[in-house]
Amino acid sequence: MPNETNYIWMDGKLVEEAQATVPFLSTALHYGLGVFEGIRCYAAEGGPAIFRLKAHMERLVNSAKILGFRSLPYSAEEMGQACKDVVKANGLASCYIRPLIYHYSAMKSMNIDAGEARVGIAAWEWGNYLGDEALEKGARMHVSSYTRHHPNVMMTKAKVTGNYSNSSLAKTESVRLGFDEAVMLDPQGYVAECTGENLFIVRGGVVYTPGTATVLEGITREAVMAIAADLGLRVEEALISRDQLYIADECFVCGTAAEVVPVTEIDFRTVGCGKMGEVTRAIQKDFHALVRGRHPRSALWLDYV
Ligand code: PPE
Repeated sequence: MPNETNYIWMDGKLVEEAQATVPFLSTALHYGLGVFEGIRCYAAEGGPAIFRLKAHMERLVNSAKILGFRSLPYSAEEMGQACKDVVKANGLASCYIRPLIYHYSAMKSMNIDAGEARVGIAAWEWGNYLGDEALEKGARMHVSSYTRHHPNVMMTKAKVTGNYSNSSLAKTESVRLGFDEAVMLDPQGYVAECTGENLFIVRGGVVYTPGTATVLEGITREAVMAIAADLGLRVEEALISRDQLYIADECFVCGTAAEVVPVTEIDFRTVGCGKMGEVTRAIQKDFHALVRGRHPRSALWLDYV
């Protein structure tokens, strides 16, 4: 059972949620100068286990480097240990973990060098990003009226908090229109990713996904590509156009918060048979086994708390 008090790790100390505050004048808040991760901990057979903790900590440190922080107060290993400590302190069997490195400048300057990096890590029980039902039923999507970042406008390899106003615009528009999620095109007009997931299509038995030029290098995306290859499927990175989504045999998205979710409708066109396809089902099944400790890759990718 989770504790009634939620503990958050703030710069080296576990504090109660009400005490986990940041100053109003934090530059992170005013300029979107923060980098974060989203990680899942699963109730695996051997106890709570964090999926690909090391990869997430590496990406967190890389995001900080991309944003321009020259030094961090904690190493990837220390922040990884802190993630485990937060899960333990909150008595959580399965949860979502959210580390955030944020910029604080006493001079209120947006120059990264005029401030310092501060770190917080929270954890909470969280259902699927697209709703638990979508895991079987699939999600209804549309192509967003918003374009995904040009890689020289925002840094698409980094999970910078400021990048997410773009996702937020698209997500809000999508839900207000009655869809579950938005597919975002890159500045050239090719399919990039969704607001918080990478996208795959299956056509003629081959699994395709956009290359990483304009999208986040998803950790689930990489795991899905490995699972698909293990299943004997051909996996290719390719430029994907909007109409290729409509005529795909299957489409699915993946991410830490979303896991592996079929897409059954895009822009009012039924994708494939309108139900979760066979390839998506096989990949989803192995993904669920993997994160719960029941797959040959589990030993490599699970970190027990
Ligand atoms: N693209 C984007 C834009 C993205 O935000 C995510 C993660 C992914 C792809 C998939 O990456 P990965 O989690 O490493 O497989 N989105 C995170 C934030 C979602 C949120 O609501 O916040 C997540 O899934 O944790």
